[in-house]
Amino acid sequence: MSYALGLDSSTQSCSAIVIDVETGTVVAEASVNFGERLPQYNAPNGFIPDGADGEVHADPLMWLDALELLLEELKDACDLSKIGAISGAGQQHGSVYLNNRWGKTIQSLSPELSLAGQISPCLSRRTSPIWMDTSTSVECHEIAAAVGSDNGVCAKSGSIAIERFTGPQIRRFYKNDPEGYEKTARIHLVSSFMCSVLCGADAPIDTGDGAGMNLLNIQTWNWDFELLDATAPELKRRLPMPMQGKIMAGRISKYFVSKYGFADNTPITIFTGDNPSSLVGMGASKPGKLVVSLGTSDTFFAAMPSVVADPHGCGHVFGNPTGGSMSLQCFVNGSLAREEVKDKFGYDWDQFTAAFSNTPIGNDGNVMLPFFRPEISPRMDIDAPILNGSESFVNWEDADAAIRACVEAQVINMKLRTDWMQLKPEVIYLTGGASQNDAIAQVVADVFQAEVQRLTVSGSVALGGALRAASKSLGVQLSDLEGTFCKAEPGSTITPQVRPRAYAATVDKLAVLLHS
Ligand code: XUL
Repeated sequence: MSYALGLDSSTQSCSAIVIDVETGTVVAEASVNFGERLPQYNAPNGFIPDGADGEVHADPLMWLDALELLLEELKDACDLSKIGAISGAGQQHGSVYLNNRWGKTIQSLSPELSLAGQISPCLSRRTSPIWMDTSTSVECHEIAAAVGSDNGVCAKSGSIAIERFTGPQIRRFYKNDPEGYEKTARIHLVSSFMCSVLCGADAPIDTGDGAGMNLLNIQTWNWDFELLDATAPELKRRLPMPMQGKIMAGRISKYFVSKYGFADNTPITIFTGDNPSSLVGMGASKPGKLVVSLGTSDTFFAAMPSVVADPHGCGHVFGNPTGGSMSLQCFVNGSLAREEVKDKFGYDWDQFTAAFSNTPIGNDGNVMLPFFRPEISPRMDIDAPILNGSESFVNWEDADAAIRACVEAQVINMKLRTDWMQLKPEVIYLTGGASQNDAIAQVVADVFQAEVQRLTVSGSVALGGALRAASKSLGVQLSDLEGTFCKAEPGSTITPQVRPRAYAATVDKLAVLLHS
């Protein structure tokens, strides 16, 4: 058996990839979009719209229905009995609340009935808060106060108490619905919930996803008693064990063997969060390479040479599912900011790109803080960019200079905010919508003084699951798998063109704007 399956239960869809490690090929891929395929859940974008007070929830039964549709499709595309290894990932921070029927129920699922129908009576909270939820500011303050300070929470858990993280979410549930909390026997993350259903038994939480809870101590990689106490009473017994991402969670349950034709006893490697999984799927699981994803918001993550927390409390430390730790930092003003600057001048993307040829590096001293909405790295509560430079530039009359200023500042800010990670990147893997733009890629190479590559990989989260599963259960080295499945697009490499000090004046001016 040389196939490995990787699953990705993400915000908007559930996806799968099957790879063959003998031939080094992708055998099948499938994806089920929640909004399109399961309209009965009224979640066009994967979450229930219009939640009160910043609440953003999703129905965990929708994730189960999607898993069944996905496996149905996958079964038509390839022979699932050839799969010898399974793993996967879930959107980070989301949590599922289960009563004391859960354990027995998943052990004895009937293939005649649906997963959702059988697991529905096990939910002690009908819906699951997900990472987009911002309803827990009060709880974040309470947790920080109980531990002593934001920095105290950050030093312990790798992040300050943050609204979307699971601990503050659990605390809010405990405060608002104490009876519901009392009836909760088990709290899973999306990743460990999906993994448990597949195994037919409670799966551990991996340290990659577990560190997104404000509950796991990043020095011991175990639950932190002080953080548990600050969050909710008797929480430890409600949580699965935290485990490093290389262990086996269990073997596939009979339900999936008889319903979808998996081989008996197929081993399942513990699931992780989508970002830690993507680190593996991008081929960046060892220090020296880092990933910059240019999406709606920009995300920066990398395997870390040692465990350090961000002294400014903006970044995150998670477990690296292949061992050690990884860092992650989000920048809210990513593609949306680039798009707003483009749209201000009625430009298309070709004109946007041409702006870089029409302007010099350093932009003749024209500098912009390109924050159109409140930023989290660094935390700044502003809703319009701040400009400094020539009169036409500050009056938004110089389109080309505005475009260069936006991108230069985004990338320099990214470099400054991630210095705490102490990385010395040799290669930066650029991914996400804007990553194909060579002009942007050149700025990244110049600012970071590292080679930039674009990979052929799409769906790095599911691929990361398949690679982790294969290295655990099919006896193939992860480095060999990364060499086969995570290749640079031919001709896509960009090398730095300028000296390290080329941006010194821009960095100084930006620092002034950041503190203005
Ligand atoms: C990371 C985060 C998101 C989710 C959903 O902290 O909140 O990236 O993992 O993708």
